Amino acid sequence: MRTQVAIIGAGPSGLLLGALLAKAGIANVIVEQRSADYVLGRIRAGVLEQTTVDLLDAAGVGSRMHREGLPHDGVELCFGGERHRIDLHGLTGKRVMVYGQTEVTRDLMDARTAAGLPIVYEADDVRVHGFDGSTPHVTWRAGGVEQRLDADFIAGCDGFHGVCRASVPTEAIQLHERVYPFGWLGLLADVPPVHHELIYLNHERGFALCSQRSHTRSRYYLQCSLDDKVEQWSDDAFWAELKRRLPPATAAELTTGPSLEKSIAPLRSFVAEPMRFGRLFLAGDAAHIVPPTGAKGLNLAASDVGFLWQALDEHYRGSAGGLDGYSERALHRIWKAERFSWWLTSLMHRFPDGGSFGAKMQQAELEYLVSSQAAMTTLAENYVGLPMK
Ligand code: FAS
Ligand code: PHB
Repeated sequence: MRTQVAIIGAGPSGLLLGALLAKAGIANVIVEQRSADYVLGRIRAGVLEQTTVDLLDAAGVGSRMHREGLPHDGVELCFGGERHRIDLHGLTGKRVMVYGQTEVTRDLMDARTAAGLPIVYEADDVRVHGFDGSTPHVTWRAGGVEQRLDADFIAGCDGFHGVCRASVPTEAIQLHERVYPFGWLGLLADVPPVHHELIYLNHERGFALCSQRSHTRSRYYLQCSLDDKVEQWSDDAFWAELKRRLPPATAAELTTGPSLEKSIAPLRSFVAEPMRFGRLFLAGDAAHIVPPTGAKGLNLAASDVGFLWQALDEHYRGSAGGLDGYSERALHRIWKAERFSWWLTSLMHRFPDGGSFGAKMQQAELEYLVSSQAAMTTLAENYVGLPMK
């Protein structure tokens, strides 16, 4: 088999890149190690920046998102038992779209199937070869039979644990990482959200987040210890702990119910530089990870893909500049989102070694933040997403 761009991974990065390249008439094949159902079963992000909404529209998959997604004009910060609204739209003129990553992935998968575009699921032992030369190709096994796909370029959209970044010689790549001393315990339930906008909470027992997927489906998170196991957390224990961290009046309005999904995610900040190695390009979680506090993971994946789509389109139209500038252009936006995600995580979570001084610094910064138009504007313009330039 041969194509123009071989895409490794059918998460949001790989599927969105495949859709945009197809729109530009650039042939591509996606190779995914898991089944479609497995990919759809991962419950992850929930908040889309306008830049992500625009890219999904450009890919021709935005109609259900506009029908079922929830535009949000603000978010709340809660500390000291008090809730404070940050008027995202009033401060920036922009809003965010609440629409789950699962639905984004489903829309992209359905569009790819409807267009009859090639995608390989359940590919075993996927490997990438020859990307430092002129013969990049991908091999894998399907049903025990070795397969080979030759391409002009390989897009590594295979996430943090993928094969593409791992295939780059260690001397050619620089890694930057910070691992946080806590995780997020997430719960999804078919209950109405406690509030129509998201609430981020800084509490002495730990961070909590009240999010949602629709008017009838809610997503909640609790900061938990890295030693916690999801089996230790019954639904009742989760709801009881969430109520302890909510202000009493808000806790009284909380609707609880059986979990549809419960999982613990570790938190880290991570960036691999550069993002191009000859004819291999990394995009999304394959190149970077952010703590989900700033709702940037999925949105950074989308902006990487937007830059890579433009670069490949320029290349096939006869201009090499785009490919040469991809890594620097993407990293410029990535580092700003890494900073915001690290800052909001540091502000809203309880650190085991933070002590009373650390708690006082958080309290002082939060009190300043909600009292200053300038400070709220800074938070708002980062939360709605910085321009793609
Ligand atoms: P993904 O990891 O989504 O997709 C990579 C794909 O590549 C997967 O389907 C994988 O099976 C496949 N793959 C891996 N190795 C392969 C190989 N060798 N061969 C072929 N295929 C291979 N972001 C937020 O904004 N908010 C959140 O609340 C949030 N919560 C998260 C919770 C968890 C547990 C995780 C892990 C991430 C979370 N994120 C969140 C970030 C998440 O949304 C990512 O940013 C997003 O999934 C990135 O998409 P991809 O880059 O496509 O990577
Ligand atoms: C989610 O709904 O999953 C979500 C929302 C906002 C975040 C993180 C996760 O910052």
